[in-house]
Amino acid sequence: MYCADVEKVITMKENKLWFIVYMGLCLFTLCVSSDQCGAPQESESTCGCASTSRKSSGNAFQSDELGDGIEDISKEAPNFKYSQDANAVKDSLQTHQMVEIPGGKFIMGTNNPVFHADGEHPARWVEIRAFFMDIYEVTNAEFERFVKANSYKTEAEKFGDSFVLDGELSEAVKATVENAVAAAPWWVPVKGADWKHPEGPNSDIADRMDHPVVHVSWNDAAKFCKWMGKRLPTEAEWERACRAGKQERLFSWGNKFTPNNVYRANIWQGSFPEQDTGEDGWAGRCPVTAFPPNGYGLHNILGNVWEWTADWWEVSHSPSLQTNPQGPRSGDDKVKKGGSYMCTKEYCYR
Ligand SMILES: [Ca+2]
Ligand SMILES: [Ca+2]
Repeated sequence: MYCADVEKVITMKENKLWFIVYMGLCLFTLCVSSDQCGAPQESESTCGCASTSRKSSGNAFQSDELGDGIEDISKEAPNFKYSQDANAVKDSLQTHQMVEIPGGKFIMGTNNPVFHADGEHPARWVEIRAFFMDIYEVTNAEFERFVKANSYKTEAEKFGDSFVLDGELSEAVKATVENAVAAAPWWVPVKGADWKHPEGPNSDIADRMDHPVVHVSWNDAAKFCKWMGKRLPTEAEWERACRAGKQERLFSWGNKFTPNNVYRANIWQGSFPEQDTGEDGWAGRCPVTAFPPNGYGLHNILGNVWEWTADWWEVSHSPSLQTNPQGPRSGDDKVKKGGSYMCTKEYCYR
């Protein structure tokens, strides 16, 4: 990576002008209160993440409606994302560096799905062009730049509340909670929970600026990407980047989750949702730079926080070869990938 400038990229890589960012979130990002949630999508034993998803309505999830005065900064400075300046690591809070993910054919999905409701079957060949992808989840520090530049209010801030895992709340905040999600009572709507106050109004992110931003909706994520002169990856691009050239493996490093008994991703150990023992080094979220990168140089593409993709959610897929697939034309929810610090091997795969 660290391309010198966009002109050189055009000359050298005519088919590789795809700019991607992947965006951290937790699924409690999306919903205001339980009566605005649809029925849970999950039919098998899960963390209940989908129970907190806000269903699209009206103008939600329309990528062509990203107005709100958000300007694509790449238009002002077209060389920005490839410039040496943009890709040099000046301090620990600058984490929007990108890496090129090679194009080619790969096998997406699996013929041995763990959770049928995830719709990861069948295994099918996909061919995609090369693109660039952020090497880290989007941090609070990077998101703050966007918020300040645009006086941006996230959807959670507009709605006035967001979902938080009850084990992360103080007793004072718990006392204010009025209703939880019936299907997943450990998810509770907390007034004043948003990206700056992840565990409610009395919390802050001052010592977590290098952690992934959370309580970010798909619309928030898409607008952030637009401002950066990037976009969300398609699900196929995300999976290509995650697999890092390995075919038909469960994880981006192989089939064993803890090779040599070493954790390679931030997930949940212990009994969910009662106790996260932090055996992998982190109880809760970790800095985006934690854990070794996958073969393409991407950190925490598995675990830590879920990541938004551009695609609508779909559980049936054609087995025939797809070229640069972009998912269905419409849907009720967007695809999130990679799992989070709240996942266990028993809960999450897609
Ligand atoms: Ca952990
Ligand atoms: Ca992640």
